[in-house]
Order: sequence, then structure tokens, then C-alpha cells
Amino acid sequence: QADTAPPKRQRPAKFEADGQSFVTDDKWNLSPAVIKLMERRLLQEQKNPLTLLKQRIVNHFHGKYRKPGGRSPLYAVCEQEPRVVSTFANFDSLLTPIDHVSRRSSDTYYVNEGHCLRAHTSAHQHKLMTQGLDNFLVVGDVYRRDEIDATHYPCFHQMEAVRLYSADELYQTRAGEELAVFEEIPDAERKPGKQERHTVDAVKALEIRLKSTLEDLSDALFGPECEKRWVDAYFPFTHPSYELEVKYEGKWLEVLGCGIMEQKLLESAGVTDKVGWAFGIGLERIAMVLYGVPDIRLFWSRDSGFLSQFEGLKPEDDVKYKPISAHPQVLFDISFWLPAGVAFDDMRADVCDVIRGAGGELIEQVKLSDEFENKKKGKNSQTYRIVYRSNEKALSKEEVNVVHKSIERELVEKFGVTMR
Ligand code: FA5
Ligand code: MG
Repeated sequence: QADTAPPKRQRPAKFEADGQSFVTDDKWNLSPAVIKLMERRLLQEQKNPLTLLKQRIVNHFHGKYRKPGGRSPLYAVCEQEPRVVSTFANFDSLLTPIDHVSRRSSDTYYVNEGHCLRAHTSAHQHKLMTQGLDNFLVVGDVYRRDEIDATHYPCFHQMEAVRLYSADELYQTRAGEELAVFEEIPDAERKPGKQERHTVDAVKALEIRLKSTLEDLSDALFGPECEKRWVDAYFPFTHPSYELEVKYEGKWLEVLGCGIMEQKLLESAGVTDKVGWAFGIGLERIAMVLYGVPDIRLFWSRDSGFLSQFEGLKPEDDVKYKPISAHPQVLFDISFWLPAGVAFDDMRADVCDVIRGAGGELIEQVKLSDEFENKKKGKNSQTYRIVYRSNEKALSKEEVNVVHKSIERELVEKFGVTMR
């Protein structure tokens, strides 16, 4: 029966990513599909809406939170952390119990026994605190063997924030005033609302600062009229913990998890005199609400009908996604010589208007793709790329050609151009 048994998953001897090399073992469970996703790097694509959103959130934090004196941003931004992390970083450093579901091979992508693809940006908290950072944002792609549907995908993007405070920073006290962040009693109790080591004052102050930071972010992104609510949550590395949900298309959508950082985590990173909060946002969930993108899989689309809607925008620009047709695009170029004496600049807007007018509903995109001067002939040439697409049906080349020819005729008649 050997020939009917499913083939054992191909395992490479070595796996390389982000300048690191790992020897694989039997724990390896990366699929070719997930390796492809790793190679894509959506946040380096300028016109991907996730890149715009990332920049918008970073701008918000840089604008609102500054170091004393105001000259430099409070939060360091870390975008280049390696995506293969130790299981210590992804789980143990975050106090994840040994039998926690997230450690299972059915949930996490393992490179070998001791290394996995980061399942959340929290995997970098311990190392960055150890390096001495108190206030930082971490951005990047994370990987989970999750279900796939309109709001879940095996690779998605998170933005993490950590904010640590000394007692003075937290309470903004003046010299002489004393409010403690740590309990004096050595065996104080852990309660539903607080960790054993924290004073009630510290937890209240941290909760207010954490929630107002995130409510301000939510208002800046969605506007204050967008409905939101706080839900109690559980994470091994924060206590108490919360999730923020926003109303999207009539349903509550979880956009982030957060909480007061476990004091043990800070201590193990060498931070002995501070307390802090942390949060982790799902960028896709926010982008879906903000840009009206109905399906998480669209962020991976290479269809220019999708990407062109975000091209050339500034992070703060408002844009709502217009659904694209499921039928294929048909691409045609149009090239012509301009009449003598006519400047390039004088043509562009008018040519686009004529193309859109003559092509009507079938024109999805028009773009100037080339422009040059032929010095010898003393003539100027322009080329436009036209993307045709119908909402109703797959267009044939012949159908498109009829429309295309009528556009050419109109350009010749209106502007006196000569087709090349
Ligand atoms: C975490 O990943 C925690 N690390 C967040 C955190 C950080 C809590 C710091 C406390 C302190 P969670 O698994 O709930 O938590 O994911 C966080 C967010 O990522 C979710 O709110 C959601 O917006 C997004 N998310 C989770 N799973 C997926 C998925 N499969 N596809 C897309 N987005 C997802
Ligand atoms: Mg969650």
C-alpha cells in the first residue's frame, strides 16, 4: 500500500529567513504556502493599505507622545525583528503555560523543537525590554495555523506597544508626594482586578492610561462616532486584560488585546522599578473597518483593481474601497505623437477624460505609462495603459478592441494626435 499512502511532508534540512539559518527537525510543519506568504512582505509594498495604516498609526503616536522636552518621539519603532523566534520568546518569556493550546503543532508553525514563526508581536517584548527600551512599537507579520475565512488568515499583521512607567511618571507626582506602585506586604494577594505586587492605585492609573491611549487611537482612526466597547479578556502575560471591539457592519469585531503587564515579565527582563501596559492590534481588522475592505484575503491581492485604489495616497487620506469585478481585466495600450508645439502637461487630464468618456463603465484604470521626446523628429510621444473590465461578464479582446478603436478615433479628432 506504500504507493497510496500520503507523501510525508517534504522537510528541508535547513531553513533560512531574515538572515538567520536553522537546522530543521521532526517538529517542522511549515507548508510551501506559508513560506510563500513569508516571502511576500506586504508592509514593504507602498500601495498596500496595510502599509498606509501602519504609517498612520505610527504618525498618530509620534504626534501625540513625545519625550520630555518634546524634541523626539516617545515610542521607538521596531519593524525589522526576525520572524523566526525561539519558543522561549514566543511562549515562555510571556509566561505561557506549558500545556497552553497555542503551543500545539496544530496552532503554531514550528521550524524545529526550539523555534517557531512568531505567532504575535508580543514575542519581542522580553528582548526589547532587556535591551533597555521602555516605550516601543513593534510592527510585523505574524503566523498562525488558524482557520481561513473573511476575518482570519494564516499570516496577518500586528502592531504591539509597550509603555513602562516609574512611579513618578505614572502619577506625575511632585517631589515630596508619595504614591507607591508596589505593595509593601510581601505576600499580597492576586485578585481578579490586580496582580499581587501592584497597589490598587497603580492598577487604576495604568488602566486609565492604557484605555485612554487606545480610545484616542480608535477615535483618531474611525472618528468618535464609531461604536466601541471594552470586554474582559485573558492573556498569560497581562493581568488584568481587556479586548477592544468596534461595531462593523452591524457586528462587534475584536480589534486588539491589551492589559497591565505581568510584573514577573518585567523582572525577568531586568526591569525592577517600573510598571507597564501593553497592547497588540490586528492591522487587518482595523484596515477592514477603516477602508471598508470586506475580506481579509483581499490584502494579498495583486489585482491592480484593488491596489490602484490605494496608490499615491497619504496615510491620513480617507478612502473607501470600491469592490472590484470578479471578471478578468483586459489591458490595452494607446500610443501617439502629440501635435507639434503641444506640451506633455497640457494633454494628460484631457486624454484621460476622453478615454473615460468614450469607454464608460468598461474603463477600470487609465495611467500614463510612458512619455518621451524624439529630438530628431522634433516630436513628443505619450503612451497610456488602459485597463478594461466589466462588472457583468468576461470581456473578449474583440469586444474591447471595438471600444479601443473608438477611443483612438476620438483622440485623433479632438486633439489632432497621430497614432503610432
Ligand atoms: C495577541 O496576539 C496578544 N499578543 C495581544 C496582546 C498584546 C495582549 C499585548 C496583551 C498585551 P490575540 O491572539 O487576541 O492576542 O490577537 C490580537 C489581535 O490580532 C486580535 O484582536 C485580532 O485583531 C488579530 N487577530 C488574531 N487572530 C487573527 C487572524 N487569524 N487573522 C487576522 N487577525 C487576527
Ligand atoms: Mg483574541
